Amino acid sequence: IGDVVARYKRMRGFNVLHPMGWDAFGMPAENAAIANKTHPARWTYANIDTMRSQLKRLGFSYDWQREVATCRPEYYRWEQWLFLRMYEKGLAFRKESYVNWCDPCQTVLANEQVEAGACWRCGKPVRQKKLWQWFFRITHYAEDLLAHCDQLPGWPEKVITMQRNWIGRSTGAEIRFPLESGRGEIAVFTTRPDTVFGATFMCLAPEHPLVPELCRGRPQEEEVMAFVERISHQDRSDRALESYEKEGVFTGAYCLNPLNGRRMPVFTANFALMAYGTGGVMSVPAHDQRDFEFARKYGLEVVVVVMPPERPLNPGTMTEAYTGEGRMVNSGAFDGLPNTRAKEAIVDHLEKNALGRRTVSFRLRDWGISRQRYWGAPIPVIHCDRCGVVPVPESQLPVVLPEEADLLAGGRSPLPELESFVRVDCPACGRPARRETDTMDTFVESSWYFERFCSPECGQGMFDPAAVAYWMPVDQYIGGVEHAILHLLYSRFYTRVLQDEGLLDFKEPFTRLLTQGMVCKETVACPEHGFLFPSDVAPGSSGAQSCARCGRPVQVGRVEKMSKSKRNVIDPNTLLDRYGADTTRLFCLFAAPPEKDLEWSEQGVDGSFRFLNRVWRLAADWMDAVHSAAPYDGPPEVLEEGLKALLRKTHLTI
Ligand code: ANZ
Ligand code: ZN
Repeated sequence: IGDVVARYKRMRGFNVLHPMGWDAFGMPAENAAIANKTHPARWTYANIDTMRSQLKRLGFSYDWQREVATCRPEYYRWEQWLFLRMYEKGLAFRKESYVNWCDPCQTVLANEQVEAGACWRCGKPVRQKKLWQWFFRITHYAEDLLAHCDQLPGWPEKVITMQRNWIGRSTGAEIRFPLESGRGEIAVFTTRPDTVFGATFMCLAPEHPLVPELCRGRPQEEEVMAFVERISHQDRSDRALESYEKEGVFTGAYCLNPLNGRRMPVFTANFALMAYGTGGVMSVPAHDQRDFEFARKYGLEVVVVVMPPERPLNPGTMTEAYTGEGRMVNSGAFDGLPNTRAKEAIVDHLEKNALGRRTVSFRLRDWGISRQRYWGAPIPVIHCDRCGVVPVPESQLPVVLPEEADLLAGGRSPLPELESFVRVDCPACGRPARRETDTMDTFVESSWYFERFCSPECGQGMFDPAAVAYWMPVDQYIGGVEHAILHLLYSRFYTRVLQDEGLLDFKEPFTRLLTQGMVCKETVACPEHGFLFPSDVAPGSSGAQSCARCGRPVQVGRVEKMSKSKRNVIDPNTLLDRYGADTTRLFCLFAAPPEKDLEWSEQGVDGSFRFLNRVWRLAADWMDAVHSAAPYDGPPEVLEEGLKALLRKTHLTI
């Protein structure tokens, strides 16, 4: 699709930058290398060569002089350079946070590598482990990223909606509840300050630092800590699901409702998430369904504070929370107000009495970029016992990933044990120190490659600012909808960082976005051999297909996105050998509108082939006649009817 746009624009006289490059670091390459008993570098460079030759055979109008591979030090050194600038500004920082951890494999797992709570590789349960990790402070730009969602008219509405929801801005209040013991308080974030009088208990995330403190020395301590340990094995995103079983335990402590003094038992509960708001939830069972289910399960008090106009609620017989609007009851001086007005009035009251304040919460979290994996760009810092974290001096960049290192058993990164890599002198004090062995998330590389394409050879910096000023932003970006959130949001963030560094002068990298459909094909499975590649399927007798290996009749399954795991893929080279590039390209363009999924069909390809042949034969058959014909550019009115019809048909065809 991109090639069509590029050729069209070129024919219309535009200068078109139409590049190709390789987003080459990361887990897929590493895992494929492990599976194929080879090295990620070898695997990657071999794949690049194969794919380059395939793309060349397809005749795309790429500017191959601009080819970039993100796993080359010439590329990632600039990413390391920007990391150091971000570190200076506090936009790159280190904090302890929870990761999926597999003990047998001694490695961190991405969410996608955790299957039903178990390690995808060894099948043993995964636990949440606290590790020091590097982050990019994308939340610094949350407000701006959200605001500019309104200024992307060239993007599909569904992608903008997904970005908005991901950033997830909620307005509400932070309210503080003093502990009954008098030693401290619990802060909560709520979007419903109108319901404070109905808050009957408190829930803290199991990871909340107050939890061990509150139960210490109490009879509940053992049970609470066992619960915390058990919940640490639950998937954090599952815990947020409405359908997930809600559970909790009483810590033994109480806090006080700041508006009516009610004693509220403090629980720790799995549905309270440390990563949102303050990690504490004031629970209002009458008006929040999660809190309601929790209260019924543990026999906790339900107090109605918002009364619906038509039918009064009875806390004893309610079967679900009431989340609609109504008039305030059981709320002291605020009784009788519509709850929407009480919201404002109560926050005013809290602010006046220094019990809380208006605030905004974002769902967006800072971007964890640490990977305890080998095949990625090294994070350019050094750890020194005396000086702490010391940035690698700019003059020592790039920190080159040692490409000769072999992966260890279970895919573990060799870096922490590779003395030649790890051992360095501290740039600050000169004593022996250790190099950071985490590598960067590959989404960092894909957050600025479009700028690199503008001056791919630039050795003076990430890019030549004049080239970027000339070419960027990208006029037409094309990609799969699977990038609707992560890649597109990270790129928007990174562009803002570059703008604040004074390196470029815009914040939105992509003016128009097309999310193209996926190429899909039916799956074929043999009862004996599982999914089959098309080349392993034989046309059986009486039209039915069979397995080429065992001859059994095969099962034709659903039409799904092409993927190697399902084997419903077509090797471009077989098509190119049989039909050539024109047919292959024509089929891809005509099979479906660009945004729609495309169902691969042999008949469709064949149809394109026959069409092109007809055009060819027509032209060839009439070649002599056409050669000797004089061009006609007179007025059509004077033509005889037959020629007039021919002229009309010619233009229609064009
Ligand atoms: C009391 C309340 C009463 C709430 C009510 C809702 C309804 P959104 O809209 O997604 O921003 N909450 C706050 N922090 C939380 C955490 N760390 N983990 C789990 N839940 C948390 O959600 C805001 C609401 O989510 C907040 O408002 C809080 O519950 C809960 F009738 O406070 B609410
Ligand atoms: Zn494992």
